[in-house]
Amino acid sequence: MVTPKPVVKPEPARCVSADPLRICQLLLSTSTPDRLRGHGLLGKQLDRDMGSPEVLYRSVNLDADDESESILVISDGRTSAAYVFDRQSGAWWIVGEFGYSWHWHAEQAERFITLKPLVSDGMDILVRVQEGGTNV
Ligand SMILES: [Ca+2]
Repeated sequence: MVTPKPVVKPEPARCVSADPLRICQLLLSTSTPDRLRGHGLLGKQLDRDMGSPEVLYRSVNLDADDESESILVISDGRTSAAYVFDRQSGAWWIVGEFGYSWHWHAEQAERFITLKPLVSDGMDILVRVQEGGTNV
């Protein structure tokens, strides 16, 4: 039997054609085409509108340069997805993408992404990945 695993995608950075705040605004829009466009900018082509997701936007410095990175956490009541954006050479790049859906729970989703100053002067991002099974 194959145990479903949480989705962890260490992928190469990809350029996005809108800034993260704009994507956030699109996702929170009351307009269905806007919401679908927001998902599309994140690389998700939805064939139908899933309604308004809960979107958390944070701007925080995660690395050595002075510019802040942006984080979007999007939850739709069944799954959560987090995207970390970095601005390089005048363009926004998605440098991290994390998914949480296995045994999705609202309380866990709130703790899915946590920012804490762990090592350096700046903030560090913690991603809690929940394994399948008993959750003990
Ligand atoms: Ca930075």
